[in-house]
Amino acid sequence: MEDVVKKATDVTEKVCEWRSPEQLKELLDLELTDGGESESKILQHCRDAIRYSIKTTHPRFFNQLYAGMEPYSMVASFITEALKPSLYTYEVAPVFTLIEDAVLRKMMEMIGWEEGGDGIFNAGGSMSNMYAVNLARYHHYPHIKELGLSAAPRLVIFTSRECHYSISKAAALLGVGTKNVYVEKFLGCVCACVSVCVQGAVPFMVNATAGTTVLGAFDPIEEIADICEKYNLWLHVDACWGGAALMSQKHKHLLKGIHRANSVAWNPHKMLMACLQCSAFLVRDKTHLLQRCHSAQASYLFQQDKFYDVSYDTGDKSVQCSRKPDAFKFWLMWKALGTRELEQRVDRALAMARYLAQEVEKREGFRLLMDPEYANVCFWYIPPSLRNLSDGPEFWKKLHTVAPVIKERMMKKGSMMVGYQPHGDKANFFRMIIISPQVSKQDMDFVLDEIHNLGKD
Ligand code: ABU
Repeated sequence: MEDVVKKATDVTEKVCEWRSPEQLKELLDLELTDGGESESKILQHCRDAIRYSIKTTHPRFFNQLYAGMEPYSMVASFITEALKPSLYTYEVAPVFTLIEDAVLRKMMEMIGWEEGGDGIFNAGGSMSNMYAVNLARYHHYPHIKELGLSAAPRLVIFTSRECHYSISKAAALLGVGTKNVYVEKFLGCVCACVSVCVQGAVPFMVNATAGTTVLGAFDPIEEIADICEKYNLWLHVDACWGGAALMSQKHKHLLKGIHRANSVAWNPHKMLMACLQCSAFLVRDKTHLLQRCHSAQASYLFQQDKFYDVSYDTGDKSVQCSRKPDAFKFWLMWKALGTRELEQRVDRALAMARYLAQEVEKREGFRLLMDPEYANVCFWYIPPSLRNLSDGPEFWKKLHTVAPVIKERMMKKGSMMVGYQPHGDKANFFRMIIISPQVSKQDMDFVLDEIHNLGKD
């Protein structure tokens, strides 16, 4: 185990030892057989799994909205895997039920719901957004639970262009329909859209994003809340990524107005580094809406004549049945570090993002896409051969091919991992995500030097 942790976090080790699927199939003995294998073979399988896995906890993994190893959270993960509780009833998960409640309450306090609310940890941000769509719709049309879609008119969700794709997935899954997700460039436009009433359809929900996936941008929650209150729309804030800014006195203004949301998605496994997965869906409602919306009253689990207070059986609030005690992974590290240390980590990540953006602006051959609002730093690398081209379609067409080539070279070398993507009409650009508290200015410099070296024509 010590070996895994060392290999996964030591900056002198590779972030990855890349192999193609074909190569990896050759290297790994994947076949499952009738007879069991010897201990030494099993150990070799473990070593192979570690060797060829991507070290997402490595200090130079900047590829996703999660990274880094949080030791207290990891210990919590080991404990919960060993104890194997499921969070549907208090009877099989008494400690973790109370811990989940305590963590949710503290998160609600950070959001500004002083009077509390409700919530549930679940299997990820996409799931939280799906909960939001289902709950918002149930709030407006409760009969839909029993009667199905016939109990409601054509319903419409408003969201901003930069929202996570899970809003669209939720619309498809829940029968709202992806064409009924109206994407607005600026959510201020919702006002106009609502007032003209959408071709006989009924808007029921607005999704605002606090920390968008690619750009790390924040929707103006306060303004959106005004519109939602005026038109009686459920306001959901997808703060899966940006919610961590609530920990920071310096940066919490980014989410100004979040206390007016009806629901919030916030993933501590992202910026706050809790082990995967650790994802909370929080609701301002205090009338058991979550329970009423999702309950199926399975009599083998939720007997009402149990010998203890059955309000602690949280399983009927959730869509899934078995549920891991993910809150413990956040609770234990929060206990160990305290709110102040979590705040400092967020501040430090955002300071590093600003440092990197300044360096990008200073260096020849780099171009910043936008000033970072959060911990996403988006930029192009322009190799020497393109630097004399004028800024027209030919330049952008060629530049579009640069990031994929650098990424391939980076992966094959294993020195670091940084993501790239096209975005709207923008040619492929790098997206650096800065999370780990151990990341330094030297690491930021390393990233730019390495891209420059890998990008040589
Ligand atoms: N759930 C959004 C995560 C995507 C990313 O890591 O880039």
